[in-house]
Amino acid sequence: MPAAPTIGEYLLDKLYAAGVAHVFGVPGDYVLKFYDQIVKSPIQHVGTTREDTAAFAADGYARSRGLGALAVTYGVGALNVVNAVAGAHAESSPVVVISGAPGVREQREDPLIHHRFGPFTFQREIFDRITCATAVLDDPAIAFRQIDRALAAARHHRRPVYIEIPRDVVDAPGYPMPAEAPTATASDSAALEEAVAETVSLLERAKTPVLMAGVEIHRSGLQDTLVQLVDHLRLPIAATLSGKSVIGERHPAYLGVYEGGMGPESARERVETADCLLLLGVALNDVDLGVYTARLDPKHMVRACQGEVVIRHHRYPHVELRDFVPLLIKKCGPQGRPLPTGNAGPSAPGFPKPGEPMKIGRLIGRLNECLAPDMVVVCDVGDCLFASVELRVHERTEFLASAFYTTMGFGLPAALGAAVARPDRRPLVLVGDGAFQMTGTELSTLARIGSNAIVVVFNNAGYSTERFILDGPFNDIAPWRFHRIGELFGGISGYEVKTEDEFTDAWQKASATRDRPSVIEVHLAPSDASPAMKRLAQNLRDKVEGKTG
Ligand SMILES: Cc1ncc(C[n+]2csc(CCOP(=O)(O)OP(=O)(O)O)c2C)c(N)n1
Ligand SMILES: [Mg+2]
Repeated sequence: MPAAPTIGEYLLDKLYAAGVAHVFGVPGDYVLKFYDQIVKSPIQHVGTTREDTAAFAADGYARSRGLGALAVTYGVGALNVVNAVAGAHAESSPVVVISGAPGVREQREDPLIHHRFGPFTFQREIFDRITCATAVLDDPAIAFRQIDRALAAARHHRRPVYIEIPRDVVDAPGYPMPAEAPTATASDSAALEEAVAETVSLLERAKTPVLMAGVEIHRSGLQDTLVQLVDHLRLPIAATLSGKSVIGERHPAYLGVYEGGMGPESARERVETADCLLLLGVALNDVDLGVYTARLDPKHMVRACQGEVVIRHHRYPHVELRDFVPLLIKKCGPQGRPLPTGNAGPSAPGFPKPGEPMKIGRLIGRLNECLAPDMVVVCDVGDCLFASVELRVHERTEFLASAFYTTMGFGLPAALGAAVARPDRRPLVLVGDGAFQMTGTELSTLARIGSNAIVVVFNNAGYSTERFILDGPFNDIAPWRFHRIGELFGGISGYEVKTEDEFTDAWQKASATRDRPSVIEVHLAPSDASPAMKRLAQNLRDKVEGKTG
């Protein structure tokens, strides 16, 4: 009989079986033994410049491939990932956080050892709040079971989990246990039937029905089913910002992103005048509701999300989205409604106008025209995010952003995760000068792996989003020469762009460069802002000044 695997080997085997072929992170003495096991396993380690970027990368990987993982050292490493993991938690991205720890025997003596910041239980307690399951593998007798349960929880709840592995346990043999049946929450069949019947009758009577899809569709793996529903019922469909690219954005039924008063007017009109609005997997957060500029009338709404269906003012509990959508397709006869005429999104007519300074609206229009079908757009927080609401990516899940939690610094590291997860896709990273200064060092990791990413830096000389809410000297930042970053990092091409013709030239050269990342630094006037940002800033200004509740 082959010897039982060690606990470290078992964790790596299970991760690999779940589709995790890469683990991001920075080593440290409490996690070194585990790192040694990674090297001996089929899983590849991808070193990052910091731990929080490892977590953002694992998040980008999870969004592209279903599950991502990082491994860090105790205290200094693990505490560094808290913000990024909280973001993955808020946005339902299943990331496995593996932290090394002092050995079980070391901990018994209660020693004052480096990286310790309080009782040994503190770290787990912190992660308890931002993950859906935590496990400290301090007892080899149950470690395999703990690992199985943690990974099952990550997949089931689509949220991060935390696994702490004391360094003297990594090489300890574990004890195989019989597999547990997966815990699937089942729908209440009577509630499901009734909710579907009521929805069908509303849809059949409706004259201007519209579907709006949110991120839970992606996290529940229902994207194919969603397209079936759209094609079967010929329903025009909008997406929320946090659910952007849940459906390929060049589908003929696609209206664009709905975001209340912040989003494009055409989608807003169709959604807000719908006589039946079917919301699938939509969480009603403030960003998706355009910071409460949305005007959605509950009396026209059917909302299926988070295990329930709410129709107008009543509610069917225990109805899962994954049961609701297929039954809806089965019970609704095919409809012959005309679909909206396809909208290719923004454009930049007559681009390039020689000598014309770059402006954000024309930049986004041009990028939309330049988007290739193999590109995944990874967007940071700032005006690039507001402006890119109108971009139309070709395939589904080709737009990644921290659109609800809105943490700056997500873009470049998440692009690293996406590049490693799906090497067949080319990252187009949109990032502000401020956000670049937070995590731009991950560009050096993109260069190290030879990624062909194109990084467009929206350089508007500071924190423009904040400037539009309340300006002050705190929104100024040091002027970096972003296009020259390759001189320090190596292996990167850089272009400085002030005018439209310079952009055309830079884009052509960057697109033709396939063996290294390219940075296109676009200078924009600090006063230039996308229409969405102007609308958002007005709303936030009112809130800061206490004009609205
Ligand atoms: C980690 C983090 N810190 C602070 C903020 C608040 N914040 C939101 S946008 C922004 C400015 C972003 O600057 P930049 O990346 O240059 O984009 P711009 O707004 O100028 O387009 C700040 C500071 C945040 N969202 N995330
Ligand atoms: Mg800026």
